[in-house]
Amino acid sequence: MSWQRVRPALGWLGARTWPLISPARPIVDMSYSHHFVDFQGSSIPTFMKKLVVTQLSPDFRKAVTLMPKVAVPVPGDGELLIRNRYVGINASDINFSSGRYDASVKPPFDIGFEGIGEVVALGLSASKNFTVGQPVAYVKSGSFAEYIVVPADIAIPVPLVNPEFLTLLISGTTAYISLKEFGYLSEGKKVLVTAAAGGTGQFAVQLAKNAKCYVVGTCSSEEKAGFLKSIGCDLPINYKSENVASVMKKKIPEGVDVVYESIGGEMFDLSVNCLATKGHLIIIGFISGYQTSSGMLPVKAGALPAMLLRKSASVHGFFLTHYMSKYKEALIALVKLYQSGKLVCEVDHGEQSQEGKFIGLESIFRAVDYMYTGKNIGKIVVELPHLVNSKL
Ligand code: NAP
Ligand code: X1H
Repeated sequence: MSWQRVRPALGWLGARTWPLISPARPIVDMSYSHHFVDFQGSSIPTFMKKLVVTQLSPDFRKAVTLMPKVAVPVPGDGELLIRNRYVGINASDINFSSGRYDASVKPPFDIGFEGIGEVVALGLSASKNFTVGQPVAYVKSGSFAEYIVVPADIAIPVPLVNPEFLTLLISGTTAYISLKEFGYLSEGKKVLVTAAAGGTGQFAVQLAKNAKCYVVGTCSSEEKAGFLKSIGCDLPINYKSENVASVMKKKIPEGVDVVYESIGGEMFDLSVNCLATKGHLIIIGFISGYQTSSGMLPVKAGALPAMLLRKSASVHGFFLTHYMSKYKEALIALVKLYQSGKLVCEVDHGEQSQEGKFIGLESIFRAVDYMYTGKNIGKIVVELPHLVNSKL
């Protein structure tokens, strides 16, 4: 069969490449049949594997079960069936599995916040903007599955199935929007980023550097400190080998203007302590508590009013889903920075983990452990390989 270059829908991220799709394979209307052949000539199976929360617990292994045989979902009108090629791991996967996100939801329910892959089938009206074979990314719960149905109006056309784009969907936009809304960044400001070498921390560091700030970043190893240096962090602090409070007091006695805080507990207390007059602390998360039954760890909250008042400082919570009106602009700006070589999107595929690269849904359990033992550098991404079964 001959292959033809067809023009993909020009999504809002633009398109740099022309994917090959089979001209003989128009839109697949999955409601008539449940046996298809996709754009690469391999069959879309009737069944697939997916992860399901079967019991509420912040212990991911206890909460989540790999279902070996569930029906591949069928896209309705205005929907896309996407074959996931990479899915992102988020610290909050265990908040989701513990039911903290929505107390009214009872197991079983799907899990995983984001993915990138290609469209393999689509409902009729989705064909206005999408085509079979097109690379797309999305943020939607249920991504820890081989296939997922996503409404076309939330799917993000991407130039190619590149895991680096995945790092921007949640981790990048969280840093971009929170710092833009509450960081008040400008040249010479001093910024402290905790979990700086992680999925979202890496973007906070680079965006603050882009704004010509002086950036301090905390992390747990020398290798991470080296990575932080490589992305422009002025002062990486390995909290396992250095006393963060002493280093901060010595190097920045006047305090920092902004803290991008993800750890909680003692690190939150320390961050409040090192705020400058009129400083802003943005609460991005509190990962050190997520594995506990309440999801929290104690902080010195009793002293907080006095500490903030004394410094005219502020503490601001930030949750990405409350800022969807800013999302599109943020993602476009991040992709532009990435494509112009001004933003590193570090992906951790788990090569350094005990059992090697995170490949297949089974490896998501290992990937979550890897994050919670503080091993990752950059965003943890799990690859879901697709063995092309071409009959052509
Ligand atoms: P990540 O930073 O890629 O990984 C988590 C990092 O946290 C680890 O690499 C480790 O780095 C540190 N860590 C892990 N377990 C820890 C523990 N028990 N105690 C102390 N530190 C621990 O993860 P992420 O998905 O990007 O999330 C980072 C933070 O951002 C989380 O708090 C998450 O909830 C938050 N977040 C918030 C939003 C939002 O909308 N507010 C969106 C996305 C993410 P070290 O080397 O520093 O120890
Ligand atoms: C509707 O608003 C929310 C906000 C946060 C619903 C749920 C949460 C939640 O579960 C989270 C969360 C979400 C994202 C993220 O990156 C970090 C966190 S921390 C957290 C939470 C942890 C423990 C609790 O007891 C309550 C919330």
